[in-house]
Amino acid sequence: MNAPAEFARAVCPHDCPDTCAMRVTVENGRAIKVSGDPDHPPTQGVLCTKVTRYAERVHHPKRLTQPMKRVGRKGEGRFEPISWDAATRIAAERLGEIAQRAPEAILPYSYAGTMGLVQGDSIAQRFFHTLGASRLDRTICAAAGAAGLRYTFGSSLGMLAEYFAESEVILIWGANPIASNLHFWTRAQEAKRNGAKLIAIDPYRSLTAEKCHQHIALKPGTDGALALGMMHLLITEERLDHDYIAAHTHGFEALKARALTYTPARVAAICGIEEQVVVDLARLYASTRKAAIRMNYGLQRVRGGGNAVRAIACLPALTGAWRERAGGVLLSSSGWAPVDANALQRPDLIPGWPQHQPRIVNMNQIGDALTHTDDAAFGPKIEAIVVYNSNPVAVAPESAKVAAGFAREDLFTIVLEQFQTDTADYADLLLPATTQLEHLDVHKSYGHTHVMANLPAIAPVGEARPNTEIFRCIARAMGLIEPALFESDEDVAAQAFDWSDPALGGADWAALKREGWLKLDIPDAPFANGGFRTPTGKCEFHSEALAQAGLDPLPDYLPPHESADGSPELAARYPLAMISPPARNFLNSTFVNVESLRATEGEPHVDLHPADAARREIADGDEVRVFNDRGSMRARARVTDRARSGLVVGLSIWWKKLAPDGRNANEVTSQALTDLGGSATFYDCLVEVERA
Ligand SMILES: Nc1nc2c(c(=O)[nH]1)N[C@H]1C(S)=C(S)[C@@H](COP(=O)(O)OP(=O)(O)OC[C@H]3O[C@@H](n4cnc5c(=O)[nH]c(N)nc54)[C@H](O)[C@@H]3O)O[C@H]1N2
Ligand SMILES: Nc1nc2c(c(=O)[nH]1)N[C@H]1C(S)=C(S)[C@@H](COP(=O)(O)OP(=O)(O)OC[C@H]3O[C@@H](n4cnc5c(=O)[nH]c(N)nc54)[C@H](O)[C@@H]3O)O[C@H]1N2
Ligand code: SF4
Ligand SMILES: [Mo]
Repeated sequence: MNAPAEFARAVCPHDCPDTCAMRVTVENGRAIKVSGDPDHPPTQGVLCTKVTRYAERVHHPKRLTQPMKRVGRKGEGRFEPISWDAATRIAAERLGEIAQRAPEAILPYSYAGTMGLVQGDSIAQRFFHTLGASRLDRTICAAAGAAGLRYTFGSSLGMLAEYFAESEVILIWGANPIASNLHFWTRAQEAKRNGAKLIAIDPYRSLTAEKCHQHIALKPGTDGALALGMMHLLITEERLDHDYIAAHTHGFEALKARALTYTPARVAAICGIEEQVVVDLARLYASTRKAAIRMNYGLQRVRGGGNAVRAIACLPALTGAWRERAGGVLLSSSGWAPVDANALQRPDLIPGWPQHQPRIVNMNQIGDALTHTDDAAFGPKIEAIVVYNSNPVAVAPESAKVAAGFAREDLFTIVLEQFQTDTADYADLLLPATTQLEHLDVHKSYGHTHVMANLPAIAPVGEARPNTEIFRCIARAMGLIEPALFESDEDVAAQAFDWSDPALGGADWAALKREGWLKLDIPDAPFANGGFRTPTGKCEFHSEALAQAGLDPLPDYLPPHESADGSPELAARYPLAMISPPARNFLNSTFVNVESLRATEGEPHVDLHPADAARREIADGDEVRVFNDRGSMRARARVTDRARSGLVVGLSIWWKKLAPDGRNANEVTSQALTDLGGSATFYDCLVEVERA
């Protein structure tokens, strides 16, 4: 299974469920080509279009190659080069001074620029923990779904991706795999060729939805109601697996009572679809046990996202689909990997831990957090922010507030980056980071069940350094002596997993490094005989843990924060629901600066339904302004019934400075949180559109 020696072996670092194995061709110290590893079963030799261009990104003329110090105004993006010594000295002095006085005034801000466990959050977290800095709740993407799964299955667990190829019915729910989960789409097409029926559940006719047999275009944020309506029919039409329910679930009678209130007529009204569609969907779903659901994160970026995931996650236990390896549900498989987060991140390094618990700042509310004035509830004002693996000025909601926060003259900002992003423009210190081809890492996946090793293929470009090395240098310059801060990347990688876990089959880091990847040992049909990781060991329809947290123990439908049901006054002023899911050629805001990929996306667009366009005298190709009380952005209108009526779709996430008006969709998105997990609500956003 090993790649021939002339290729260096790497792992795609991006925030994508597929976690591909890559082969890197190197000539004269330059990466000239990356390709998909044909030997790695999930990758099957294929990378997506974006990452096929990875070498172009690594050796891009605008790669940051030297540490820099701001010389212009914040946000202006004018810098001058300085030495690493000077840069680490400035960082150490400022952070050291604040840490002595008010450690919680320091905030790390990071997400998944790389999914690597080493360059993601290892030395970085240890460093901030040692200082006693504020902690960041990393909730911008998946926290609602993760909470929904945790309260239902006990962890982020699900069907094994390869067996979707054998499914007879596949619901592609809040997911657009052609853009964002390509290797799952390959399996779904295999199933389709074998006669499976594919149904997309998505308010938008995405690239994926148009290729399915059926597309159910419900209103955004109403998925919980649809799942409860399906349950209603499974119950009233006696399509249940009573043995499975009795043996492996908890709280059926309570769930039944709840589901019976969701009649098809009520659900149809909530979701904005025909009653017959609900009935047919439930019947089709129950027609085979090889019924598989590929949920994805698109459906949980709304107020009721956690509950919606929970409701959908209950379905396979009702019909007994879990008995088949080709049946069940997958949102995330990341819980299968025995990651040792405590060893990697060392929360025990926090001074006074566990009695003293530094405050937690939710990353979705970074706009509020940075613009807080003295406020007893919030605690010390944030005086320093250190950004790595993220581009908050482009990706965080309510961008005007985020930018205002980063523009504060009294905020000390360090940004570790590969490129001069929108966020980098606000840095006091801009530090060049290596890419995946230049550093070591170890990966799990949230879309398959392999763990993987990434070895450096080339030397760092210019003076770039791995995140880990940058934090080691700052720690040293601050005079910190905690040994865990100075462990090598190899040492850290070796601690990434609990190697005694049976899923790893006795392997260790040396073996993983040698082989490149390792398939976790998990039963083909993981819940055929129960084995959920909840307190009861069952699939928890009713969750005592939720009840104890003062929350609804049963899944329910919660109307979006911003909707005619949730906020009628707001809906009267801003009648259109806006969603801004990923564009196929970008990966969040990564790759927007790769010219060939940006050229394929063209310019910022918004899709709106012909009826909504006509009412506003907007023609296809018109320049329009999308706005609400939080802000506005401009885009080119595409008048199309891909968007259901009442919906506006702006594929994202553009770098603001590469958009004609210097703005993107996050001008209008809100900092409100989801029901469970404190996740972002990017797709819970009312707007109006007018001709510009
Ligand atoms: N090409 C590409 N791939 C990516 C990314 C990227 O930016 N570009 N991003 C990566 C990341 S970080 C993530 S989290 C994933 C995201 O990818 P997915 O998990 O697939 O989620 P989204 O793309 O946000 O949304 C998927 C679909 O859900 C639909 N949707 C929106 N609101 C609702 C709703 O309320 N209900 C339902 N049923 N559907 C809804 C959207 O129209 C969209 O077509 O993809 C990863 N892969
Ligand atoms: N409107 C709207 N907003 C959204 C979303 C949406 O669908 N709509 N999606 C949301 C979702 S799902 C997510 S996950 C977030 C994503 O938000 P982010 O995690 O911020 O993702 P990116 O925008 O890709 O930015 C990652 C940055 O990390 C840098 N990077 C990569 N590797 C390294 C490294 O090794 N070291 C350092 N120092 N830097 C590195 C890259 O150059 C890039 O600029 O955005 C969210 N924002
Ligand atoms: S972004 Fe996803 S599909 Fe593309 S190469 Fe990386 S892991 Fe594979
Ligand atoms: Mo994400």
